[in-house]
Amino acid sequence: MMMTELVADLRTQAAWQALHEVRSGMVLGLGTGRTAIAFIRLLAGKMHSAELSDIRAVPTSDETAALASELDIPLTALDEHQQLDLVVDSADDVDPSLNLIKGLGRALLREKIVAIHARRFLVIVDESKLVQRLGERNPLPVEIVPFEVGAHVRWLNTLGCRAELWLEENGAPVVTDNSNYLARCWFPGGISDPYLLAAELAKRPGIVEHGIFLDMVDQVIVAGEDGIRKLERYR
Ligand code: A5P
Repeated sequence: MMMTELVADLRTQAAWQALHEVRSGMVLGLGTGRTAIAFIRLLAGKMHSAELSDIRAVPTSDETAALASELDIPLTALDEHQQLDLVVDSADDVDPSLNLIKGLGRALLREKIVAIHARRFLVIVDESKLVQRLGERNPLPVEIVPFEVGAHVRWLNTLGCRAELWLEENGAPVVTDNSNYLARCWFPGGISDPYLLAAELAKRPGIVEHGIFLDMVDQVIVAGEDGIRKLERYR
């Protein structure tokens, strides 16, 4: 099996495991990205075969909303359900404390909004996402307002990272579902104190949200070549 096929297969295995957590009647949060797409497709299959019924879901991106609609998964909103029974999403980095970097699929703001309404937040990943330190392999995405965008990126560069505005191949800024821009921040050796960094980012006008998810996850399902592992965080 080619490496890309293997990872795709691991994503599907993690998604299958997550499906065991879904019960009829649940209100779900649906993540964004390739692993979340695998889960959404499997979920739709179970709904079509009537093994699961009366499911509604809050999507974390326009892309996820479009896929769910196409697959006849009924959508709902937080105005209707302030608590979601289960949110299933993936991540870019998972550290040993089960803190995350998310957002390289460009959906971090809605993902975080949906995740804080979860009774149970389940993250599904292939084992390549496990890191010792957040940011040691991937940049941290940060959602910023377009107004005076250069000033936000310059400030991000004072935080011990190399920050750049995230651009499309044609040179235009990446625009999120919320009509904001994204910066990517590379921290040499990773982020030494994610709590401190998250607090700094939260204080700064112009920074809408960032991809560090701290103390939010209940369980991470990790699919690896040696099988499935379930990592629990006890609140
Ligand atoms: C989306 O914005 C991200 O947070 C995704 O959860 C993350 O990028 C993982 O995506 P893949 O499943 O595509 O690796």
